[in-house]
Amino acid sequence: MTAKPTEVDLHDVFTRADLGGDDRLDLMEFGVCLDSLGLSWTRAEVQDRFETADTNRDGFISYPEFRDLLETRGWVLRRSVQS
Ligand SMILES: [Ca+2]
Repeated sequence: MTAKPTEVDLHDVFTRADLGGDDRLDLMEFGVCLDSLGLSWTRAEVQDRFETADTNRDGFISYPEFRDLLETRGWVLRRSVQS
């Protein structure tokens, strides 16, 4: 029950938060994602992380950006399934 989210779970979280269904998250959808991951951040922190994650500055978080953010920061353990 306390297992870390896997790659598949992460993608599931991303997809469910992607209310627009366009494979990218806006700031509000990003917040939904964080809530479902159990990461409770303030609005300012979410904004800060959003800007950090949006590496190509298009104003949206793509799944690679989302995954990289979480893995780089060590918030989610990388799954060793692709060894
Ligand atoms: Ca982006």
